Amino acid sequence: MKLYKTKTCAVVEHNNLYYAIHRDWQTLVNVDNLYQQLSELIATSPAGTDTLIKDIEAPMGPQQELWACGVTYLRSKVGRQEESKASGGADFYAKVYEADRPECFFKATAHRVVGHLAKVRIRKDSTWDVPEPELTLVVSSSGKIVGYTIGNDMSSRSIEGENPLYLPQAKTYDACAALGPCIYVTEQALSPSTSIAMQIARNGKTVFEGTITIDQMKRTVEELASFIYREASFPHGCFIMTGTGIVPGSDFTLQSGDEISISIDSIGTLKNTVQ
Ligand code: DO4
Ligand code: MG
Repeated sequence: MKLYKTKTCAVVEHNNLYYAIHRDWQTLVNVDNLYQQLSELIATSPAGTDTLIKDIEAPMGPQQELWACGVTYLRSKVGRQEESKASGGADFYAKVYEADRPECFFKATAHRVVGHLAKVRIRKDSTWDVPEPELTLVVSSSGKIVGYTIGNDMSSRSIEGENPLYLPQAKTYDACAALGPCIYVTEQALSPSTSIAMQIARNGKTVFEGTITIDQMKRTVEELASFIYREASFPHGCFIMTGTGIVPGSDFTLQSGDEISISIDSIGTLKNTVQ
């Protein structure tokens, strides 16, 4: 089933029926048995139509954090080695790809994250920018993966490439991430053949497209979540981006007005425009 956060309520979509749930969002999603809880709630709620799905927000509560992992796909390692060659930083990416400990970093608090159809931003002091389409885990306070959403980890390649120590500035700024359009809630693990696709359109024409399947990821999603939860507690749960496997070529940079569409099987399509 799919769970949407709208301006007025949570909406569950199940078997083409829609149910409005009036509960505090963070309390609703931060449970280990989310699928079962939603099944029980919709069993006693009247079914409505898809008109309930309007004014979608990012599926994140105000006290939930967004973390991210990096260099989890070969393509990300190679892309970053290229961009950091001049700074001498390329070895760091090669080493972290092979190391036991993954790259995990804090990405954003809720107020820096936008939802479906909202505008993402590129930094004014950046000259080379890309969206990063990433499977994003919804994790309860106990560390259990209870759902999946789509994430866009907007990144400045010029700033990160200048020096890997600039990573927080390359990654974290206002409207630096998009999440949505919903949380896909399932009791099963995602199929390894789950596909992530990204398309970027400029003035109505496709200027980039790429796809990858999640079985190309070097690490498991449980491994990534367990490292982030190792020495940090998340009383309200946490969202974890699992890294990008799609990196446009070095000649591509985002421009204002570009339309980014990211689709992941079973979840849907997250669309955002660059401000
Ligand atoms: O190493 C820097 C960030 C990596 C990242 O965001 C990714 O691989 O998706
Ligand atoms: Mg990323």
